Parts: sequence; structure tokens; C-alpha cells
Amino acid sequence: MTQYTTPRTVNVTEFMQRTLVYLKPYRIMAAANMLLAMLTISFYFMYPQITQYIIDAVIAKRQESMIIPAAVALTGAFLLHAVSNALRIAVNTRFGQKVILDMRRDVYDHLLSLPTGFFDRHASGDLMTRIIDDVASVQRILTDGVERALTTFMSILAVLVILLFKSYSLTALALLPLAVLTAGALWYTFSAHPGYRSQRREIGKLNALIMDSLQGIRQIKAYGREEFESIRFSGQAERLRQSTIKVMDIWAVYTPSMTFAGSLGTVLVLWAGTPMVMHGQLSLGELVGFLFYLGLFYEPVGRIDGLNQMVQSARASSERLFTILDLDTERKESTGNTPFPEKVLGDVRYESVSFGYKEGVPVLKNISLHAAPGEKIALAGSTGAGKTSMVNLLLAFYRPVSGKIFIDSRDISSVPIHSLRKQISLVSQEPFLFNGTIRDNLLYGQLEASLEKMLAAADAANCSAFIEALPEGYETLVGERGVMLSSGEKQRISIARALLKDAPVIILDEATASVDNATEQLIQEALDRLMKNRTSFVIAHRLNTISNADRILVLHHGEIVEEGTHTELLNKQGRYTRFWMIRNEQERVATQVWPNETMDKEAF
Ligand code: DCP
Ligand code: MG
Repeated sequence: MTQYTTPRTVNVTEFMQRTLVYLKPYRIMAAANMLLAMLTISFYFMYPQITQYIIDAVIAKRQESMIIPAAVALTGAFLLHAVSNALRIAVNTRFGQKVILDMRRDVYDHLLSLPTGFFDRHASGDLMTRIIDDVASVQRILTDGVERALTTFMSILAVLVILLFKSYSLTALALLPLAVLTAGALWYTFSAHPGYRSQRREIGKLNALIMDSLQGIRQIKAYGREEFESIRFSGQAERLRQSTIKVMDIWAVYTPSMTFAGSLGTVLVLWAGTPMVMHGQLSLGELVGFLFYLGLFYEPVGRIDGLNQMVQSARASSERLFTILDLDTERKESTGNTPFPEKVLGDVRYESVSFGYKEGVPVLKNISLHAAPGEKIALAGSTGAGKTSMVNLLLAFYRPVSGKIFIDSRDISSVPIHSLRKQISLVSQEPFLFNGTIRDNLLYGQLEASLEKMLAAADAANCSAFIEALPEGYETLVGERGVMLSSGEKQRISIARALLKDAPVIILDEATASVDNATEQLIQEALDRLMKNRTSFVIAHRLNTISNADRILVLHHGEIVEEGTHTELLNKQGRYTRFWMIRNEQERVATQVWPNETMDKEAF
């Protein structure tokens, strides 16, 4: 777990190498952006020059006729500055948004392809923060940052040349504070980085907490835990506040002291320049012009601080992104490239498979089984026995620690993962629907399915009746995770989705939640149609489903302890018999409360 939660340090070289590639496809836009940025600045440079002209040539020589042309020239310079700045912003935004899109897509795609185990260990809210915030923070340095860096250094250089041209001695004095500025920048780089890193972590945690509580909103309300959650939220929000204060405190010391050091340059120039004007070595206009340019020199120098802040924040974010991007995708886990044929026969074999989620905690021990094509295998056993884990391995959600699994005599670890999963339909323990319409959710099984096919699947899964009774029919929105439907309805939609996928192997993790008898009947029919002629693994809780299976495997603490048909196992008088009797009793009690399935439902 720790290998993911503690991001490794990313040095500046690696940061540059891995992020600058995102600029490559947009060379022209980047160049246009830079060009416009330079233009914007250069128009601004005309301001001190015109001021100097006004003082020395217009005021001193009393040339009133020149006031208007000078004012017009100045207005023109400001206008050009405004226009090119507007263009620069427009280009920069488009360019920046392209980069952010590429980067987000890469991180998201990579995330989707990570092994299932990764998601067991990571909070969704934190991952979301990485895709939204951390990507934005890295993008900012790439587009705004690079632009700022280039224009800053170019303008510093340009002003420096102008300053030197005007007066060597004054320039030398004006540059004295630069030593302090450099030292300050280095200090900031080292002290701010850990601060930004912890700030990013706290944002991720806060988002994770919000996401978690929103998903559990019904539990919060039912248990009356609003205040408890509010306190938990405040605690995390407080930690974020503190970590933000920490980085901002460093910033608060850094920028003003740098501005102060920069201002000392102005003082020095005034101190040395005033006597020069008095003794006629320098005109008044020249001194004022010099001071203006000096302002233009220290303004970009000050911007370097902001740039440095951006870099430190982006570096912390990049660490969080790179830790994800550096993880191996599950595709890398399969050793072969030859996919399965369009449809396998569905011969499934587990050979001495052992597995555990954590090292030293075995969940499955030495499991061997063989399911012939079309066979219906029921997995029974107490909760936590390892039933879901067993089918998770077939889907390669996780890989066995030892042993092998074969489909049609091919080791599944040598089959590309997409090809493997195409052969298997999963109806999971908690039916999950995506936020969209019923139609969207059905078509998830086969995106290109025709309308007839979709309707037939809905029909076979016994859901067309309730869907058609809805005012919006197939276009009904189901809400997040399908909250607007009942669990029986969700289950049947998930069965229809699996039917539409039409895969030769079926995994059915029966929901434990009980539904009324009429619905149970409908679901049972739907399942029977789904399993027909397909190799099926049914994790069964209903006696009906279990007893209809061709073969039953009883799992206990990760081991298959009994195996056989329903009658064979009952005759054994072992664990299965006990399980059967308890279930029978439970179902008998249940039917006592709900006497028969034909009972008029309106009566309730
Ligand atoms: N487990 C784990 N990490 C996971 C999932 C499960 O450590 N990501 C553990 C919890 C159980 C064991 O593995 O101790 C077996 O879990 P299963 O989900 O395989 O158990 P069942 O499916 O048999 O139980 P149920 O009938 O409750 O669904
Ligand atoms: Mg389970």
C-alpha cells in the first residue's frame, strides 16, 4: 500500500523531460504564444522612452506643439500592447486547454487500465483530484509557466541591454540586489516544495472524504451521523487549511523580501544618479527614463518568484501523477498476444490455484476444477469463503499467486486481457448501473446492438414490462449507480446487459438481498435464459438456483470441501446438507411472512 501512497521525489530534469513532451504536438501554437508575449512586452517598452522624450525634448525645450504627437504615440503603444495581449491570452488558453486535455486523457486511460487491486487501495476522491487538479497544476507550468519564463528572461535581457546602453555605472549599482534575489529563490525552492507536496495530499484526502460521504448519504441520514460527518469534514478541511497556511507563510516571507531587495536597486540609482544630474553628467529625462526601465527590469525579476511558486506546486503534482503513470497496466500482466477466437467453447479449468489479496493471508487454497462447455456450476459456502474471489480470478481482476486457469486449454495469463474478458459476462453481487438512461445501460453489453436485439434482451431478462410502464420508457434516467430503480429492477437490467453481451462463459454472483417471490420468479427465469447453453459459474444463495446446477462446489475457508450434484451432496450428510437445511428454514420463514407469490401486491 505504501508504495502508492508515498509519491517518490521527482527531480527537475525528470519533470522537464516528462512534461515537455506534451508541448511537442503544439509547436506552432507555442511559438505564436511566445511571439505574441514578446510583442506585448515590447510595446510596453516604448513607455519609458516616450516619457524620457517628453521630459527632455518637450518640457525642457518648451515644444508645446509636440505634446499631442507624443500623447498619440503613447496611446498607440498602449493600444498595441492591449491588442497583442488579448491575442496572447486567446492563443495561450487554447494551447493550454489542448495540453490539459491530452494529459488528462493519458492519466485517465492509464488509470482505467490499472489492475483491479489498485482500486482496492485508493480512494476515488483522491484519484479524481489527481485527474482534475494535479493535471491542471502541471499544465499551468507548461503553458503559462514556459511563456512566462521565456518572456521574463527575454525582457530582463532586453532591459539590461537598454540600461547598459544608458549608463554602465548606474546599471552596475542597480544589479547589486540580484545576489540577494538569487539566494532567496534557492531558499524558496527548497523550503516550499515539501509544503506543496503535503498540501496536494490534503486536497486529495478532502476530496476522498467528500466523495465517500456523498455516496453514503443514505447511511449518514439513517444513522443520524450528519454532525459526526461534519466534524470529520472539518478536521480534514482544517488540515488542508494548515498546510495551505504553511506554504503561503513561506510565500509571505519570500515575495515581499524579494520586492524589498529589488527596491534597493532603485534607491542606489537615485543615490548615485541625483548628483550626476546636478553635475550635468546626466539629463533629468535620462534619470527618469532609467528609473522607469529599472522598474521594467525588477518587475519581471519579481515574476520569477511567481514562476518558482508555480514550479514547486507543479512538481508536487507531477509526483502524484507520475506515481500512477509509472504503474504497470494490467495489459502488461498477460504474456501472450494471440487473442481467443471470436467465441470460445467455454471449457474452464482451474489447476491448483492459490490466491490471496495480501501476502501471507491466503483466500483460496489449491483450487482445482473443470467445467465442461455449457455446464452449470454452483458455488456454495458461507460468507467470506472465497466465492467471489474465485470468479474474480477467471476475469483476471486479480492473478493467482500459484496455479493456472485455462479456458479451452489456453492459459488465461497468456491471452490479451480484452480478448479474455470478451468471453465472459459478469452479473455481479451488487448490480451497478451507470448514470444515464436505461437504454445506455443495456447497450453497455454491446454498444452496436440493434434496437430489436436490445428489446429482445430486455424481454428475455423480464424487464421490458416495467421499463415500458415508465413514462420515459427506455429513455428513463436511472440516476447515479441506478438509485432511481429498485434492486430487483437493477438486477434484471444487469442480466439483460449480460444477455446482450452474449458471451460463452457466465459469472453470476447472486445478490444476497432478497426480493419478493414474484420478482424472484422473474429473476430466476431471466437467469435461466442467460445461463442456457453457456458455461456458468453461479454463486448461489437461492436453493432453487443451487439445486438446478449440474454440479455444486462447496467452498470453506478457501478450499473446495465438497463437490457433486445436489442429491449426491445431500446423501453425504456433510457441510452442504447443513447449509441446505439452514437455507430451507430461512426460505420457509420467508414464505410464511409472504405466503404466496400470487398474492395481490396491491394489498401491501
Ligand atoms: N478480501 C480481501 N480483499 C478484497 C476482497 C476480499 O481481502 N478486495 C477478503 C475478504 C474475505 C476473503 O477475501 O475474507 C474472501 O472474500 P470473497 O469476497 O471472495 O468472499 P465470498 O464471496 O465467498 O463472500 P460473500 O458470500 O459474502 O460474498
Ligand atoms: Mg461474494
